[in-house]
Amino acid sequence: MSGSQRLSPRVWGASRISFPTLRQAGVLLTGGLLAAALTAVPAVAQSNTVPAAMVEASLTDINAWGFAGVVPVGGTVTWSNLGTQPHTATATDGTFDTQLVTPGTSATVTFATAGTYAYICSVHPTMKGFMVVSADAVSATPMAMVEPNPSDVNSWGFAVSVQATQSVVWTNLGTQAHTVTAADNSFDTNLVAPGSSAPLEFDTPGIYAYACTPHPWMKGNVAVN
Ligand SMILES: [Cu+2]
Repeated sequence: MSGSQRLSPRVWGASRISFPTLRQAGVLLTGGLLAAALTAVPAVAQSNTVPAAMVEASLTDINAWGFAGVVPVGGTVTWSNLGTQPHTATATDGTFDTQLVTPGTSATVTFATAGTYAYICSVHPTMKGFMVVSADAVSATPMAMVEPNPSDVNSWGFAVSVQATQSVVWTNLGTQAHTVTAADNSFDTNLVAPGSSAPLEFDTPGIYAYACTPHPWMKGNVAVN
């Protein structure tokens, strides 16, 4: 399926108003593995799409589910601080730590071992994220530290970082269906079955918050630069 959506204005706090336009290209793929998902779209994978994942980091703890960037084994991920305060990306198991990243700067981490890594900002532990390190990944997700609403620290978090007109392709690496649904319902992948992927193209700069409809504690952001 494919189609386009014209979206109405949205407001982020008092200081940011944006007018996003998004084209939902529809569910692209079926099949099992991240490998299949990422290598099946070679024509656009390098420059126009950014990989992301829906993950169940602990199958027995539904609260551990979330959204994740992906990176090949041995690859690097760069977090750019788009906010106004210093942040960190600090693994909850201690395997990596960017240390403080000041606003406007970035930090790069190399991932040598496959796995799913949870991390937080040590300054603002409400900022949580995951990275999936997979031998099947063909490119790494650029990441950002964002403060969507400067007056609400609970809205701060980590974001997939894309350029305008790039797409984010979320691959469901879990065992249950998930969605990527805008907090204001301005975009929605609808249910993505395990092993399937869904791309969304973001045309207008801004920071877009989303959650999974069946599991609303799965939250993420997209930063469109
Ligand atoms: Cu922080």
